[in-house]
Amino acid sequence: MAFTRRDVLKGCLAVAGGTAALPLFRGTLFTDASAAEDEPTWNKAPCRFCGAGCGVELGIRGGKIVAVRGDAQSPVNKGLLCAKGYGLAQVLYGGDRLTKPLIRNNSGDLVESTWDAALDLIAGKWKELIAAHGRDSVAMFGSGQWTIPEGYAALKFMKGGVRTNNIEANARFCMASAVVGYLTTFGIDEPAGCYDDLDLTDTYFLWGSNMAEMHPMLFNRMLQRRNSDPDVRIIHFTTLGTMTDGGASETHLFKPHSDLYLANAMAHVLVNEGFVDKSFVANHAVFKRTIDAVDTDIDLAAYTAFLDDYRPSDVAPAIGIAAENIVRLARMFGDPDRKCMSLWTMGVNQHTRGTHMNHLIHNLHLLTGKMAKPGNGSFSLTGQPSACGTCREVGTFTHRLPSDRVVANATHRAEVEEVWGVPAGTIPSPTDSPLTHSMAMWDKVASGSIKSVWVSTTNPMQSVPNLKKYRDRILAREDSFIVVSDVYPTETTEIADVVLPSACYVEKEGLFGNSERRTQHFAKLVEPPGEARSDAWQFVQVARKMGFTSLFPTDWDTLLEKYLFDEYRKLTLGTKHDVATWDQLVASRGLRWPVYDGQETKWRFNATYDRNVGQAEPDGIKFYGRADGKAVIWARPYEPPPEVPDVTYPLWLCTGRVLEHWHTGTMTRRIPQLHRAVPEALCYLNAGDASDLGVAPGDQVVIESRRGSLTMKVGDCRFRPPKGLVYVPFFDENHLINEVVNEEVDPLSKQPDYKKCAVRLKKA
Ligand SMILES: Nc1nc2c(c(=O)[nH]1)N[C@H]1C(S)=C(S)[C@@H](COP(=O)(O)OP(=O)(O)OC[C@H]3O[C@@H](n4cnc5c(=O)[nH]c(N)nc54)[C@H](O)[C@@H]3O)O[C@H]1N2
Ligand SMILES: Nc1nc2c(c(=O)[nH]1)N[C@H]1C(S)=C(S)[C@@H](COP(=O)(O)OP(=O)(O)OC[C@H]3O[C@@H](n4cnc5c(=O)[nH]c(N)nc54)[C@H](O)[C@@H]3O)O[C@H]1N2
Ligand code: SF4
Ligand SMILES: [Mo]
Repeated sequence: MAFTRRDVLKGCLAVAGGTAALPLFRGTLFTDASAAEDEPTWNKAPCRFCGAGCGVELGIRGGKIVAVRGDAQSPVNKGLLCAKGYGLAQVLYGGDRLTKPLIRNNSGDLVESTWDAALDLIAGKWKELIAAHGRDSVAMFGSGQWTIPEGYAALKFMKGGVRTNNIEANARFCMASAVVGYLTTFGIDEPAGCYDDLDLTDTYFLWGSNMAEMHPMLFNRMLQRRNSDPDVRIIHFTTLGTMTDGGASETHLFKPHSDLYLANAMAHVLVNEGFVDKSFVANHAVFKRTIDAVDTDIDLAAYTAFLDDYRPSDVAPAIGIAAENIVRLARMFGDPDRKCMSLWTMGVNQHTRGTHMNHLIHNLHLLTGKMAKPGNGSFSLTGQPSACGTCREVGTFTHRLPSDRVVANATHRAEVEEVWGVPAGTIPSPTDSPLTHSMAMWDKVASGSIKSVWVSTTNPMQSVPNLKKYRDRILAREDSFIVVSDVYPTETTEIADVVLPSACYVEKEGLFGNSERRTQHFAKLVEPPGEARSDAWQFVQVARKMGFTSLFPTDWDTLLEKYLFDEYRKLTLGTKHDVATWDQLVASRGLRWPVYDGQETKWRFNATYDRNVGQAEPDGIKFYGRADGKAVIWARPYEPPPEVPDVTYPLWLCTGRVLEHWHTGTMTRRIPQLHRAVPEALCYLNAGDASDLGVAPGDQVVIESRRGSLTMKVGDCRFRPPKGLVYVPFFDENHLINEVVNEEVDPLSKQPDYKKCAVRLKKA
């Protein structure tokens, strides 16, 4: 195939010639070696940004990525990419990549060091701390952007070497409510269905999910389906106007936190108007309610009585959606001639009743039998590229072990110990080493009971809620020892004692697992800059230096990622989470687990597609994750949020993202095109509130909450909040909105609610 420079440029995000420096821009421009005419070598990889897990092809020439294009063979995105996907190459080429280990000296400066010195320092310090204060004085805080081998190495190092349960990941801030929702409803984590549902359903319910910006290629797939059939409906529930409105058939604004009323009101209609699939419910569901903190079985009659409090006409004012619309949409959901797919992300999960809200969505599908069938199902969208593959499946949380195993279960611990070849009793039970979820971990770091935390592939000093409270206390401690592995300087490297330069994305081999249970492999395609090394390598080196040599044999070193994955895979076999073999994944565009004989599973719990079901009368459905083979319909009441607007703080603050930026902006702010498009975070408010305050777009406002305040510019029409709500994205390190955000968590999932707190605004 003849390949011209024009083709390369066509495949890339247009590389601009102008290099006018922008005040906040911290990178260098990605340059296509434009004089060269020879064809780059194209290699497949999953995108390293969102949990959609699109396939990309990276064009390599002269040891550099010079072009990016969508992978036409990827079943996820079929050759298309969003703006972040096209920016993937530039992520690697910011001018200030970390290339050498850094150690903070006595005058407080980070100075260049060697790997030996940095790794010896960490291993020595951890041994010292463990000897003096016990093994729970050290901790690891990781990421849904870790590859599967990285997460597995970290888990094995911490639980099998250090023997502490102090390992958590940023996915706690992201997916925890969805996980607890799936586990308590179906007994096994992750969605029953897959992205094929996006092509097969005719009714989409979006429960506060800004898919147009956050999962653009899945949104695109949904729009293609809508455009192919005039009967398809996209029902978009949201607390503010976003780009997603543009693709929706109907957008309905609801009041923050009132989704609990909305879903129960829809269930009220389904139950009282005869939309319940009686045979499905009788065969496949049980009803439960938590009474006086005890989970109790109830029946349909008791559930119906529970729903009496959610008559649409009664709760409509609290929701802000007219009762007739709630009834109409519930009837649409119940219509036996319609297929329904629910989609949700952080609006539902970052919620002090996030687990309950997950239950309420599953309920609608279970009541109507629209579950685990092509085009029908409740589908939680994952945020990060491997929140599923690494955090959820490998289990990089304080309470977990691979494949839905938990440290509280002695059999589970023994199974993992056997594969790890460590003595019985190595992995600590919760009595041996207490469970410490992410916010509790940061509190322990701040109070000094955890003396050292190793932060990898996450930037908590920008992303944790009520940030100032944690950062100031950590900085005030003389005795804390913070290790940070990153690819760029960040807000978190600012507080680090040791900074380790990491290989980024395809500078190392790895695997990610996306939202639809698809495990995807990528090869190492380019060398990391300077002395940067992979995160898995870093964990292995420190583990060995601490004496845990048997965990990571030296003959693994040539193919470290493969050995780690192969061992992890053993722990998935026979658990109904069985992942594909390394070779199958290298050869394919990913496979959806459970995988048997190279065959993936599209719809779990459904005998036509899932061999774990076996014989299931009468309709081939079996929710085998639970011992009784049934899923749970949970009666979950409305309960108020912890902080609501009042006289002093009269506005809701909602925080989130914008299309152009990834989380804390460390990568996308080094992609020139994206940085230029959105160079700073703005405060979006309703025109009515703006005129009450006497401010216009471009003016400065002060945002204050009970926790902190900051000054920022008023935005334009990009987000359109209703009166009484302001929206601020969190990507901008110069405007740390998390100093304002509340840290209250869902008691079941321990996930914080970043979506709502009370603030006041004044003109600056
Ligand atoms: N461009 C881009 N894409 C990304 C990311 C990124 O940083 N940038 N990050 C990825 C990650 S890790 C994540 S987690 C996802 C996040 O994806 P989303 O959750 O879609 O995005 P956010 O901006 O966090 O949240 C905004 C949404 O919260 C909803 N919301 C606010 N309050 C409530 C409420 O009380 N109830 C309900 N039900 N909804 C409410 C709003 O309606 C709005 O749709 O995006 C992923 N994709
Ligand atoms: N206000 C507010 N705050 C939020 C949220 C919100 O909606 N509102 N959402 C929460 C959610 S859902 C999430 S997922 C979190 C995300 O929050 P974080 O995880 O803190 O944000 P990221 O910017 O993704 O951080 C990833 C870091 O890893 C670095 N990195 C990239 N590749 C590599 C690598 O290969 N190795 C290493 N060692 N480092 C690498 C990047 O430079 C970056 O600093 O934020 C949470 N915080
Ligand atoms: S939709 Fe997500 S996975 Fe796909 S290209 Fe965009 S950021 Fe990457
Ligand atoms: Mo997330």
